[in-house]
Amino acid sequence: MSPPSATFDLPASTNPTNVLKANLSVKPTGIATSLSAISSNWPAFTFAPIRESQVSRAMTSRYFADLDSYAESDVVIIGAGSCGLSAAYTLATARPDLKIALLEAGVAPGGGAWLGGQLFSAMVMRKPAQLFLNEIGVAYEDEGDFVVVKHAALFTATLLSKVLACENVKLFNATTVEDLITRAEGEEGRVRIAGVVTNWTLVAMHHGDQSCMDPNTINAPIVISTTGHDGPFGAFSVKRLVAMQQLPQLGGMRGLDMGTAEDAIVKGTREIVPGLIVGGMELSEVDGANRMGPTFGAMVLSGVKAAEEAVKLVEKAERK
Ligand code: 48N
Repeated sequence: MSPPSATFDLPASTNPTNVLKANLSVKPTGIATSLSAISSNWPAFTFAPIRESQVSRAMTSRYFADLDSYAESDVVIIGAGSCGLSAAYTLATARPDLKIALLEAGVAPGGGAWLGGQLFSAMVMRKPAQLFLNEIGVAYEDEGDFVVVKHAALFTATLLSKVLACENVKLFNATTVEDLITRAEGEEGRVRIAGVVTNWTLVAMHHGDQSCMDPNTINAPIVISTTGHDGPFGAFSVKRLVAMQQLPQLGGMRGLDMGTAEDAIVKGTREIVPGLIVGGMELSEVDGANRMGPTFGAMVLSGVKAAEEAVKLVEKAERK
């Protein structure tokens, strides 16, 4: 019989096999050391032993260490869609010394980039955005002025894997930014953005039907907001800036015009208020830019530009 769980205290560093042998008289069998050894003898197959508390401690010790570490970040990126992920990749590789927290409300990062238009699979990017695809190693078909990635998920999964492989990026998904940290700066009533206010997304969705569930915070001198164009979560930071009277009003995304929208979004990616850079389709809600529909080159290059704008702000602070 296993020991009473209330008293069983498996020290984190204890070798589970020894403890299990000593306390639970499990006879560990050979653990395969190659896939061929597994497939050649399925009847003998077994996993290495584990206790549930080890899984719990493996997850919670790491998550809370990350929360502690990233409570002070160099840059926060809000939104892990195609723009936010491109910004995270570009920034993390340009400045591996920076601590970057990537906040994503959804359980699944990627935003609107898992499919092309109208749930079709292929993703179109106009040149020169294929240069970014070359950088991250995504194959495409060259159609002259544009390229086609056979499935949008190939782009998004590849980019996401590159971002997650960056040692200086921590993705907090299923986590919503529900406010901005501000500091008074400049003329009366003006602010600098100094971080983000966060909550579990499922909590943020239920503030209306539960008693007050206060948030958490991440301090950061630079925030890049790429929360997409309007929608239930869309244009979060821009809407907040209007509510805080830092912007006169929402610019309102205009109708679809591929020829103008993509250049406008890339060229317009910039610091909107001190400490806050806006990129991707969220920017259309600032400037009233047209939408481009199912072409994604502007998203990746806006992310590249947002990252470069952030590096400029970091270098400016380093010179002080
Ligand atoms: O994909 P999106 O929505 O946004 P972008 O700007 O990265 O890419 C936009 C692109 O997909 C298009 O809309 C295409 C080009 N179509 C254009 C057109 O004309 O229709 O990603 C935003 C991400 C999402 O994953 C959201 O879940 C997340 O941001 N998000 C948030 N995460 C945390 N906290 C929040 N408050 C928040 N709000 C949104």
